[in-house]
Amino acid sequence: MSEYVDQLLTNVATKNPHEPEFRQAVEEVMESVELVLERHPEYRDAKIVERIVEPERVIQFRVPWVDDAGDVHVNRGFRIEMNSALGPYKGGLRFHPAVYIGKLKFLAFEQIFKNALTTLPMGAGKGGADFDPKGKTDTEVMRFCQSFMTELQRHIGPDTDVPAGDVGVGGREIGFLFGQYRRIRNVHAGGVLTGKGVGWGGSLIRPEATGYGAVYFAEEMLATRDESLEGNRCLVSGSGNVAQYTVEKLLDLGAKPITLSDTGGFVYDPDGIDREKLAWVMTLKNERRGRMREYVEAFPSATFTPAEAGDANPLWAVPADCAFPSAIENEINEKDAVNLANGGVKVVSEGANMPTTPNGVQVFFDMGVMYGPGKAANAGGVAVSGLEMSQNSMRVTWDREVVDDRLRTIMKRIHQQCRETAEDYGKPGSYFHGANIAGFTRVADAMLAQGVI
Ligand code: NDP
Ligand code: 2IT
Repeated sequence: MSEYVDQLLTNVATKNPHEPEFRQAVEEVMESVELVLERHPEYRDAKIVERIVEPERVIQFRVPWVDDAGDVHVNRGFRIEMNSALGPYKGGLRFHPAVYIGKLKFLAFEQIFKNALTTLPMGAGKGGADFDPKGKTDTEVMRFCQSFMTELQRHIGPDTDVPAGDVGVGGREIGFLFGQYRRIRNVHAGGVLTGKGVGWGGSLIRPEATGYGAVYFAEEMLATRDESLEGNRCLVSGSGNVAQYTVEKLLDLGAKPITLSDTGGFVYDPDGIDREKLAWVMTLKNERRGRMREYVEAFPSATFTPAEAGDANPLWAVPADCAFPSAIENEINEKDAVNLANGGVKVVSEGANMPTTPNGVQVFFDMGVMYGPGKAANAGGVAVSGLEMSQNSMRVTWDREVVDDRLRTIMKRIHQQCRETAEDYGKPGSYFHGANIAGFTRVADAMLAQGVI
């Protein structure tokens, strides 16, 4: 790394202590950006990088709520308004006990480049709370969402900041959040949140979009080698929104998904997770809110491996052709990456945000695994959020096929943009460098044009 980038990373580390995920995300991007700065000294002079790592605004607030037994709880809520050079702040909300400011800053930082890659007019943000939805009743989740939105509402709006879902925030939560926003502000402003129900301003295909997009991205990567997904055995982690629709699209394209997981462990189904089994998982996770271990009771052909602390996750050691990490950050370490490559995996398409550690990414490069980084491969979710915002502004509803076609086209273009940019910067075949550089230059140009703000 150059002295300039070294110094910059040292400053980021000094200014953001105790935020390892944020520093990891910045370091990963800086390695690519270094190549851009050599070619574009004007970015350096305008201190684009120094500005881009600093959120435009960080909001933290108290979220008090009362459980069904009448006990009072207090959580911490956040919204990171990261960058608005390209459009209103845009990005999801995460409700998870591990949420703290550093995690949301990493997610907001990734969102800058991801949203830029979609080429839709969206800035970047992320928010959430250290609230654990697990084991909570619907009424408890509703009261939490109402309290969260009572504060958040003063900071967001269709032209200011547009949240959506992420881990722990799905259709149920967006409904409660939207209801409270509408009640307090006395406006039915559809464009203030995305991922709404289709009956009240949501877009068709938004629930499917992240998973579908990650599969379309894998399809594009394979097509560069004249291959398709047909007949491929696919590892999928997680069992939430992204994982479920990844499995659905894999089935549409003739592939064979063979794993799913949650925090309790993973299921390996050598016969494949077919449509009937997927429907069962959707009911389990979205309605009964149960655990993946129950799968083997319903489908005895499968095995369940409980999660254990160890130096590798056995899910990634199952022999397969493709992998779709769709659970959480840093779920694939160096050893997992080696296991994936040795098990025959030729393509990894990240549905989750930053699921592979930097050492794991290096293994993919060294062992010739085609690697689609999350900020490119999972951009389909936020892209359809962008399309939801357009439909809300125009007060129209596009058909399923229209939205799916647009999603597919956007994923194709992101893939092409990554490939061309990587080639242009002397890193042929590296979607990692291509995504970082293409995303960065788009935002940097906008920041340059808009002056020092
Ligand atoms: P969900 O809450 O719907 O599902 C998350 C899944 O991951 C659950 O199965 C959960 O298990 C599992 N999980 C969470 N933490 C861990 C962990 N530490 N170890 C193992 N499994 C874990 O979230 P989404 O599907 O929406 O999000 C999944 C990933 O995709 C996240 O990285 C998110 O940031 C990213 N993403 C999401 C987008 C979206 O549109 N929703 C868009 C782009 C990226 P359990 O049920 O036990 O909690
Ligand atoms: O990480 C992500 O891109 C998301 N959670 C979706 C964000 C959005 O605004 O749809």
